[in-house]
Amino acid sequence: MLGVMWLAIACLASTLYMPAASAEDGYELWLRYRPAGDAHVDAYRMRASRLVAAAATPTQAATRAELLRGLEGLLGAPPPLSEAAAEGAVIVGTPSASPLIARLGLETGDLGREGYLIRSAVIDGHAVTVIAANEDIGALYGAFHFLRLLQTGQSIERLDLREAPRVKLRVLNHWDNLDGHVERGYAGASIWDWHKLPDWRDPRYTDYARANASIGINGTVLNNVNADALVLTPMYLEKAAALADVFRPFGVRVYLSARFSAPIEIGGLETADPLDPQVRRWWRDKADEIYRTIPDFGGFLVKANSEGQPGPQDYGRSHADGANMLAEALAPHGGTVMWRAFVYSDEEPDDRAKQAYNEFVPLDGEFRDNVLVQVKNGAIDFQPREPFHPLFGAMPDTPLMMEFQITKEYLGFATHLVYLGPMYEEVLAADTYAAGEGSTVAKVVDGSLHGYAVTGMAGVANIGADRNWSGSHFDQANWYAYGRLAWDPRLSSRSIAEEWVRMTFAGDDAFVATVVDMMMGSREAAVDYMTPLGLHHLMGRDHHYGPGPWVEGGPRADWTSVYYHRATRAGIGFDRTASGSNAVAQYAPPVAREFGDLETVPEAFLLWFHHVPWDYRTQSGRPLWEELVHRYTRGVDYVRGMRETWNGLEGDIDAERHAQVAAFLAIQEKEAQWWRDASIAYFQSISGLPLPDGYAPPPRSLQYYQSLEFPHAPGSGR
Ligand code: GCV
Repeated sequence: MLGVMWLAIACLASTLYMPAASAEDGYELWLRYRPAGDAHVDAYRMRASRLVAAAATPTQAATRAELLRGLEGLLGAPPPLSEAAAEGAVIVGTPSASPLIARLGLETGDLGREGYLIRSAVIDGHAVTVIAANEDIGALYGAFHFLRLLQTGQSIERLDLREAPRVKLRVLNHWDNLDGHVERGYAGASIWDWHKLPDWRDPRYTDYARANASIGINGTVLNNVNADALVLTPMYLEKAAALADVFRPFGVRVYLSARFSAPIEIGGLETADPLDPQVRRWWRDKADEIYRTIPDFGGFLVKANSEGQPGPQDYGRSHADGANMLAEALAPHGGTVMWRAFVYSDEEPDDRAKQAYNEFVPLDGEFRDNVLVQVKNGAIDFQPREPFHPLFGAMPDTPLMMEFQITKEYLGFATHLVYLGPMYEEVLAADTYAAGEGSTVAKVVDGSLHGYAVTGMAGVANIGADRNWSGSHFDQANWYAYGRLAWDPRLSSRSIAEEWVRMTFAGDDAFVATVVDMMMGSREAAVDYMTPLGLHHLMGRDHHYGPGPWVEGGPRADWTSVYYHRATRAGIGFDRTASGSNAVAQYAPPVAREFGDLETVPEAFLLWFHHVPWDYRTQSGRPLWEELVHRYTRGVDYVRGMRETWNGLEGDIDAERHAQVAAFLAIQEKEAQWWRDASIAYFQSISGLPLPDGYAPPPRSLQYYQSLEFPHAPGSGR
């Protein structure tokens, strides 16, 4: 009966509560809340006929507002608010804020601060849905989960869900400079309008926080790891504090990248030596000042002694000395240091892939409790495919956090459709064998393998001032997938893609299946047309746009391509076995054996670990040279296929987003072809071999490809 009444109210209200017509420009991300499909809408209305949600705290208010907004969009009208249980009510909150939830006596001990449960229950004879948590933030996460169920067309009857994040710090790293340039950013300028902060708080900051909260991201590092010390001055701290105020209700804490030499640059000291008492005092005072301005400040991210950044080694000290000094300053306030392991030196003749391990493993156990060492997924630098970083599993006494790149520096910038979920999943599922079989990278990162007290995952953001946030509609999926995997590193990238497609495009099952299939193969295709068979670091110099396998010379060998592919007339690949750099020895023995032996190395990593002759017989039976050409060509074919598939979906979604994706796929096809042709032209010039039968020759000369220059390619480091 109540359901029928609600329907009547909803019909009346729908004339008053039409969702505002808005352009499909991607701004709303996966939080579009368009009307639920006919198949579900009645059932959903019956189960969401009332909302019982307090709004006494900012987080409660955000939770209530999100549920009202979501339910209005999905069901045509926001449910009436109520204080009492009623048939079909959604009751959200914590036992301390909600007498109704308290009465249920739910077992929430294992949910921690951020977890929640969603359960169908009966209160006073009424069937209700309860979203309960220990803290407000858990209830907000639960509300987003509940809305996700509706957005993805799932049943909301007989619910019994429990969720708690498996990773504690789930952080975005913005490589945003204070002048608005985003290093490796392909979505326009920085979203932080530093000049107008703190007085102008762009409403976009709230939407940024909502989006992050919807996938469980709970921290953001506002500025580039190539840091400007100015961000630690009072003027910028005020600005950061304004952002922290906006983000706080959504559980997103602010962190800053700290420049190690800040005591000299903004503190007037003569040294930044971490063992110098004056320097230590300076950082303690700075931390005190920061916490006076931002009481829930998260801590510092530090890039030290890497690519020219200052660090403790400038004073003959170790990474642990540097990190511990900052950790000591933050400790009284509960702050954390995220110290990056992305280090390598041109003065060190050893294989670049080995250097982080060499520097950090001897320091295992020497870091203070509030330090995490942040490790990129692979040992070189966010390549289309890398084996997992050998540090994972090798530092049982130091919490290691994962650093993934969401922005596609090496994967086609914003225009290539490359869904990164499978790449993240591949790394997380890799077995380190650190404590026997099943010691996956995910278990290192979530702390379960070594019993880390604090855990974390960082994603280098792909967010900018572009209206669609990420530079392309499909790049939003990478932000989404990162957040979902940071919450639970065991999730499957396919299921994440399915969720995202339903929420973002809201298609029918056939549409979703087609788009998800397209996405799932897209990363492998990029590997094929850029760096097949374990090749790596073959992109254009500095800006990293397009192919550059011929790059050589310049300031340092490990910034060239020839350093990595080592192609000669005789063969190709980097010998990292015992006969070469022996980087394989940095992995646990079963992994070292697998990677080090030509019989067992996964073909995807063949040329990462081995130098082989051009006529080496690959698993397909084709000689290596032919296999390379085959894979380059296959990658382009996949993109052509995506284009055709997408063109066939015209009319299934709004014309606006369809057209932009179609245009970007055309760019991707052109550039994939360019990668293929330029790479084949180059490697053919080295191998001297004829093109295998049946493959089109590159249409231009090698000199043509080498002559291309891109002085204004976006995202360059400065
Ligand atoms: C922020 C790579 C990128 C740099 C980046 C660096 C890092 O080298 O090209 O732009 O600098 O990684 O992760 O520190």
